[in-house]
Amino acid sequence: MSSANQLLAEICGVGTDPVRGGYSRHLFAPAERELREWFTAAARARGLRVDTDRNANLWAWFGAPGADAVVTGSHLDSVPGGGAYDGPLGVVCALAAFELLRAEGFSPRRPLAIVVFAEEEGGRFGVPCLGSRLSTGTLAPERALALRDTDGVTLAEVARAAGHDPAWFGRDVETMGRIGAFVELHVEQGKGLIHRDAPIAVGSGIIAHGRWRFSFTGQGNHAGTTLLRDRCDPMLPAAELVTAVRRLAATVPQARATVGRLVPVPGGTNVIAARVDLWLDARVPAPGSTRALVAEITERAEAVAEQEGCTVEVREESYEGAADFDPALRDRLAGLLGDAPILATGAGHDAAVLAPFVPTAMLFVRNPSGISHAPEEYAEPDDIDHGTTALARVLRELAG
Ligand code: HGY
Ligand code: MN
Ligand code: MN
Repeated sequence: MSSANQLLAEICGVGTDPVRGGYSRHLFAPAERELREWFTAAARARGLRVDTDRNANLWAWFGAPGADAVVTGSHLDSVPGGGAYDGPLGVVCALAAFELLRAEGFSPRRPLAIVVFAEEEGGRFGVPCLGSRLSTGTLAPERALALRDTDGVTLAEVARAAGHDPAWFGRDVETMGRIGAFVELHVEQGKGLIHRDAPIAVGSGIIAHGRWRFSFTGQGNHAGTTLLRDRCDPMLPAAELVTAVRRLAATVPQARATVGRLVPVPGGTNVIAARVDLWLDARVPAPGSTRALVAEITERAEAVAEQEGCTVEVREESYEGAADFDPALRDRLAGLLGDAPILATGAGHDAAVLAPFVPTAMLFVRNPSGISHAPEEYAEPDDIDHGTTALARVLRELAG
């Protein structure tokens, strides 16, 4: 078994979710902290120097840290009930690629590092790419530190408990200033590579995407004593909005709009909810269309809320415009990898956050299931090996 597959096997039991299936590995929770320790040990065992930056991102350096570094890596956190490959694949292939380079006596002309970004999924605090956004200054530390998880605990409290000083969180000019190029390897999260019958693709860009919270407020009441005509039940407009999201998105080419999370408060079987919160994930390729679709959905939300005597509050929790990866780097890597296919993606990545600041590229490894953010997410061991050798070739080319 190759090093990348072996490394994946080492963590296959960390953060398994007995209720949802798959993995739930969230920032600073026990499973994620175990993965941080695992990564640190695996990197040190490969002769890498490991640092943690001010936003709790992990860095493993091939030699001494320095400017104009070629950086690869990804994330180790997951969505709730996520797959085994989204994030970790980029990390294990990076460790395995460094091992290959070390074994061949490679001496890089530029500094070389692996980064593990914190909370890429936003699975605990709701805002994706927390670590990379803080470091690039695209997310204010005050807002990030005040974010609360479902238990009402803030990022500041959780970070402190994990040994990180919240006062340090924020733009990290020194660390980000060292990056000369960033290449993230990631499992393909759709059917892009199944149709092309190729194990590896080079990313072209990421479509715009955002997350919005809709809070419908009505009147909590008794399920048995409250006649229908006397109700202001927020579950009704919430339910109507879920189907309206699909109906409205279906009118926009290539739109994706999802309600994957809906929480009634207080959530009793014999209780008419006082409030229902639901979260919309919307992504549309055409410029400006994501927010245009959300505006239509918001209009519908207000109308259905009023019909039921409820109110609705809509809050944008995160938004990332479309990212185009560096075309010269994209084409150079595609050529280097035997004219690998070039693939756009609808999945967000830290690479999108870095793309406006440094030349950025992505490599995708085939996922024969075409499923992601679910336990069925998969990559064949041979394709994982292709990913490792492709990444090693890219790093040799860029840092050699
Ligand atoms: O949501 C996404 O697209 C990414 O997996 N964070
Ligand atoms: Mn993901
Ligand atoms: Mn990911």
